[in-house]
Amino acid sequence: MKLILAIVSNDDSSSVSAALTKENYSVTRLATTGGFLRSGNTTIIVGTDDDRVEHAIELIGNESKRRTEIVPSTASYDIGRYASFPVEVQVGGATIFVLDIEQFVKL
Ligand code: 2BA
Repeated sequence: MKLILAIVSNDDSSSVSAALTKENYSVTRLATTGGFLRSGNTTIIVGTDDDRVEHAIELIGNESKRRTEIVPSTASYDIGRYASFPVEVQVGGATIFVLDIEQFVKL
């Protein structure tokens, strides 16, 4: 049995979790914070049989593809004067760890 830890953006966490649950994976979501950007992300925990790991990774990948989005941004040119312009940002993606489970107990 394996433990999958998947760190995804908060925006993708619901669809990743829904896709996994639909395929009968048990899922736990943790609210986590990235050490570099210090902003919130979500860590998804899945315990599953070895032969179902690749399918879980595929589902996570489908729902958290790295993509570019256009978001509004503002710049100040002078005291009290601001301009709004769109900027491209990279969102999504997943960082996935797969660990061996030594023991799995439900009481
Ligand atoms: P990613 O590499 O896609 O990582 C996204 C988030 O996944 C990270 O958030 C962190 O929470 C987790 N993560 C990634 N690799 C990990 C690992 N080896 N161990 C544990 N957790 C891991 P952040 O730390 O906020 O990083 C956000 C993004 O900033 C990263 O995206 C990467 O593109 C960049 N980054 C992270 N550390 C960096 C560094 N030391 N120098 C330059 N860029 C960095």
